[in-house]
Parts: sequence; structure tokens; C-alpha cells
Amino acid sequence: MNIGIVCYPTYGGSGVLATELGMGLAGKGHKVHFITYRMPARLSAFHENIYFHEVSAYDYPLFEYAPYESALSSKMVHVAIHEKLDILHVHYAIPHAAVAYLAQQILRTQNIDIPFVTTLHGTDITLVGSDPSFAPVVEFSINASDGVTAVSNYLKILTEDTFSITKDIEVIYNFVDFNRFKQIDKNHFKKAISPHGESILVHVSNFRKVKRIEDAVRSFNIVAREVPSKLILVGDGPERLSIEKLVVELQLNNKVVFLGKQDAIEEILAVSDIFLLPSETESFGLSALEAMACGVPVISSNAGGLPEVNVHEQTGFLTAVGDYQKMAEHAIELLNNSDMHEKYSQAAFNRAQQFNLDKIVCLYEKFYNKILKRELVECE
Ligand code: GMT
Repeated sequence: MNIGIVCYPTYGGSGVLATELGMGLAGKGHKVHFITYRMPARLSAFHENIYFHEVSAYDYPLFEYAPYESALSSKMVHVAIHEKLDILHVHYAIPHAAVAYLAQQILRTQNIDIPFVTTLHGTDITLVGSDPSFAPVVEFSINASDGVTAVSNYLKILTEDTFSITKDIEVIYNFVDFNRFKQIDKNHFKKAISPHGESILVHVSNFRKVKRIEDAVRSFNIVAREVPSKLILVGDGPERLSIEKLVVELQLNNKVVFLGKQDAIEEILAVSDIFLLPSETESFGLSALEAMACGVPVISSNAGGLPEVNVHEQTGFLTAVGDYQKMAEHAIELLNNSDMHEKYSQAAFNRAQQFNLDKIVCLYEKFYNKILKRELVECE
């Protein structure tokens, strides 16, 4: 199949997922064309069957904002024709689903009919998509999609509750590549971060308000009083300065390490003992799944789709949003009991297997075939 993928090429979960999906599909022999404004973050090396088409919006003094949507739509039309695309798959509804609809209409004037699939990731429905400034376009373009997927049951139901949806939404979960995310020996790295054998707690995100990183820091403040430990914060974004300020206020400077944006997340997870994800809302929690694949128990909030990933008292713990005290109590319990930690680590790894790349990529292939009315593939 020739597949066009549109996504945000940044460090956000939707872009990561779209890129991993593209790589998975290319690995199965499909030709995958990424249509984005920058090379996606996880697509650094050359990959067979993967092609990159850069979108650049022509700027002109008349424009306060360069019309990116028009440039993207034109590029989609161009790629669809020249690469003979069978299907377009857009990740994150805003503005990609509306832009795909426009491209589809333009292609139809040239007697080319290409279906497009929209994958809903989270904030395109929750925080951003439901805002009145976007909602009519989001609702229309979801309904105009030939196929719609959501990354959790929670997100499917929320979408149906928020908008008047006339399309079936299929749930296809996030997935993880076990060739990359696995338990590896990185003891030299562990020694560098925790020279005295301190336990390592980790949080990975794009430092947006919705992640409630302050809860991770406040929780760690309680843990560090009981257990020799370090907190590694990976990522960057709008909240970083205020989190740095909080760390200074709580006098945790020598215990909290800000690593900034990192590509080799798996190496950091390999030395971590607990993953913290206190999000206000989280449609799935890809970063938590990646931690679980590396055998790291997760202490998260119970928001959104997180209970579909992290199983309370098995793979980690779920706590009410904002209850950093409880998060700390669970972390202390786990760090003080190595048998319990080992059991949770194994359960986290086992649970992550439910979301392995091969299985979920196959579900996307099956979904494309359904939309294209082709013979369905069997998935495990
Ligand atoms: O919040 C982020 O980290 C980025 C955001 C996005 O839309 O780019 O991620 C969302 O998509 C991920 C992949 O499907 C999900 O695993 C995340 O849970 C989801 N984030 C939120 O719902 C806040």
C-alpha cells in the first residue's frame, strides 16, 4: 500500500505514535510518505520505504499568519497524485482532518478518490478541540473522515459525548516497539546519575500544564525525605521555568535533574525505578507504556485512559488527580520493598506486551483494508 501520513513532527505523543506507525508499516513493505513541516523527531536515520515531503507555507507581508493549512493541503494533493497514494492517515484532528477533507475534494475534481483516516489522540478533543474556536471544524471533519480511530475507549466515549458524531470510532491503542524499549544494562549511566545507589524516579513529557509536573516534584519531595533518591525530568516546554523555580523553592536542586529533550528515552528508562505521570487528562499515556515495556512500574493519576494502560496495584498505582501525597506513599512502599518492586516491574512488562508494535500495526493495516474495501488481514 502507498500510505500518506500527516502529523505534528514534534515531541508530542501524536507525532511519536504516527512516526512509529509509519516505521512499522514500512517494515512490513508498505511505502510510507510523511507529509509534515519538519522531519519527525523519531525519524532521524534512513529507513527503507519511508519518504519525507516537507510542507513549507509561503510567507508574504500581507499575512499575519502564513496559511499553513493551504500549503499542507496542496502538498497532500501533490503527493497523492505523484506517489499514487492509496490512503491518507492524519494524526491529531486539528487542523489535519479538515485539511485532508479539502485535499480529498480537490483530488475528486481530478477524478482521484482517496479515503482519509483520522486518528484522535487526546487534546485535539479534550483541551483544544472542544474549544468553541475549533469545535465546529473538528466535528465536521471527524464526520467527513472515511475512518476514525481513537487511542483509548475513554477518548472514543468522550468524543461521542462532546460532539454529534455520525461515524463509528474504532479504538486502536498506542503501541511500543520492544526492540527499542527493553530492559538493558546501563549501569554506567545509573552510576553517573545516582553515584550512591539512590533510587531513580522519572517523568517524561512535553512540559505542558496538563502534565501537572509540579505534582511529580511535590511527591518526590516527600519520597526524598524517606528514601535516598533522585528525580529525572525529561523533556521541555512551557512549564519548565516554573518547575525549575519550584525545585529551587523546595531546595531539591541537588536531587532533581533536568535532562531536557532526549532521543534515547529507553536508556533513561533502563535505569529508572518508578515512572511518575500525574496528568490532569491523558487519553492513553504513551510515555507510561514505554516505561512499562522497560519494566518500570508506573505511578500515575487515574485520569482519562490511564486505567486502560496502568493496572492499579499490579503494574503500578492510580491516584486521584492532584493527590501527590498518595503518589509519594505508593512510591515509598515500592522503593522500600524490593520483592514488591520486582513483582510490579514484571507485571508492568507483561502488561506492555498487550500493546506490542506488531499487534497494533496489524490492526491499523486491517483498518485501512476495511476502509479500502479490500480483503481483511488477520491479526493476533
Ligand atoms: O500530551 C502529549 O504528550 C501530546 C499529545 C499529542 O496529542 O500530541 O499526546 C496525546 O497523544 C498520545 C499518543 O496517542 C497519547 O498517548 C497521550 O495520552 C495524549 N496526551 C493527552 O491526552 C494529554
